[in-house]
Amino acid sequence: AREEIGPGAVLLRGWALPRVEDLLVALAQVTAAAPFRRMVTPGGFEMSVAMTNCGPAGWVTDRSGYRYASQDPLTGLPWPPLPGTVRDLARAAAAEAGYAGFDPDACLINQYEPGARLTLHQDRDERDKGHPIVSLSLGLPATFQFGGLKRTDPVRRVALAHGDVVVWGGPSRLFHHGVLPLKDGVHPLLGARRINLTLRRAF
Ligand code: MD5
Ligand code: FE
Repeated sequence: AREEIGPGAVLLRGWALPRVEDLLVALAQVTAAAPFRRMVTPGGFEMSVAMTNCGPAGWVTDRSGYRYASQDPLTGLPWPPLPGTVRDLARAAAAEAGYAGFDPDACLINQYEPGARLTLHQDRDERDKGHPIVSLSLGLPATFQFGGLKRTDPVRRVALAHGDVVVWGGPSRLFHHGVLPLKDGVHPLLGARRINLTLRRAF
């Protein structure tokens, strides 16, 4: 079922469910080589969300700013390859949402434990902001917030559950968005956490 939740933003509820086992295997391979870590913002705050990456471009933040890097600063090695399952799923979801030809080079993996949140922001570190963003949710449910182009635009809330995929294209690509503090809970497959894979074209 496709649900348009904003201009150019399409929610595909449960779209990833048939692929969850493969995704968890791929996730374990990535995090064995590039473990989750809590990065520091340019302002000096440690993020509550733990992150890692796979694919040619990895999103990083430290005291010098936000950027995409081809190497993991923790190991000095290239990020682990983008697993075929993840790439295929992102491409199929984008096509289903009307964005055929999407070819991601960046997969940011966010791990939320209870209390972790992402404050309202825009995704602006990608070279060509015309490409959509595909986000895939696993584990505990979260309340996602999305507003508009202006920080002060009214914010809508959407519940995102295990297996949900959202394709953020068109005007929504640059909308402000965030994730409310994760509520306590235990997911049967993921435990006490939510994992979000965010696929982008960065370079
Ligand atoms: C998450 N991650 O649930 C989200 C999924 C991030 C981030 O926001 O930057 O790591 S991506 C959600 C997204 C992307 C682009 C536009 C919009 C939402 N939007 O218009 O609401 O961990
Ligand atoms: Fe974002």
